[in-house]
Amino acid sequence: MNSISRRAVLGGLAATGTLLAGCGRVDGKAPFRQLLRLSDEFTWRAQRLILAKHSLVRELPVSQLSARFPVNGTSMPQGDYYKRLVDGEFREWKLRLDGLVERPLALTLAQLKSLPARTQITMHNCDEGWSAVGQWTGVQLARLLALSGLKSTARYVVFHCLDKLDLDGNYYYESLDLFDALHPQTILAYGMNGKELPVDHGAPLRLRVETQIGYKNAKYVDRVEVVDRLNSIGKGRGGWWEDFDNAVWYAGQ
Ligand SMILES: Nc1nc2c(c(=O)[nH]1)N[C@H]1C(S)=C(S)[C@@H](COP(=O)(O)O)O[C@H]1N2
Ligand SMILES: [Mo]
Repeated sequence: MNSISRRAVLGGLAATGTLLAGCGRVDGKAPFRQLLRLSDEFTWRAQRLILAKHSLVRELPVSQLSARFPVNGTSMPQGDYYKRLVDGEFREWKLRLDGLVERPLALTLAQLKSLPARTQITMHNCDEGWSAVGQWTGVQLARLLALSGLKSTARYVVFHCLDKLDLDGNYYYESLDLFDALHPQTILAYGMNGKELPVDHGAPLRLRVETQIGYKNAKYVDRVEVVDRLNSIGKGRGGWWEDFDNAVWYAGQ
């Protein structure tokens, strides 16, 4: 996050002309200078865009928590493997973080819980026409990505899930670009409304990406993979609903 704000400040400075004013060499060459101005303007606009994306989504008071938060999609992943995980209270489970990272990680739930946590109360909006307010506790994805160290080729973060929807036999998955992945309110949540994340809401771990609508918020996340392109995963559209039902990949709200 620091490098983004530092670069934003530099971009802003350049845009006001402060940096150019001190640069005598460029002064004499008008077209080149104009080009520089143009690229500064571009940098500034790009940075403003980035900063806008990093502004926080509204967080709500406890009084606005929904009495009932609907369950959508999978409510219990099929198969013996998940059943065994539930029976063992997820002690056997580890979150894998791999792909274009310097240090692949495998973290138990206890290890995830020992990292600094973020709690947020937000509105969830499903494109099927319902909304609900929930409280989520988890670890910022940015923190995990920083722990593992992104390689310079990293562009997207893919969330591989433990469930298959009946419709096609493929595991649920979703993906984000780095802007949303590094957003301070993007967390991998293990707690909901002050309790353990229930099975029907995605235990042991789910994504909360508050800048995006319902289906981007992957439940039952088992593996986080950092990639440079999405076209070799699933049918290549970046998510299960995108592949199966032409849902839009960028579902920002
Ligand atoms: N793994 C997985 N993640 C998922 C889904 C799913 O079926 N499987 N459904 C999505 C949809 S459409 C929505 S609206 C939310 C629902 O989350 P909830 O069941 O906690 O309300 O999860 C999203 N993430
Ligand atoms: Mo949804």
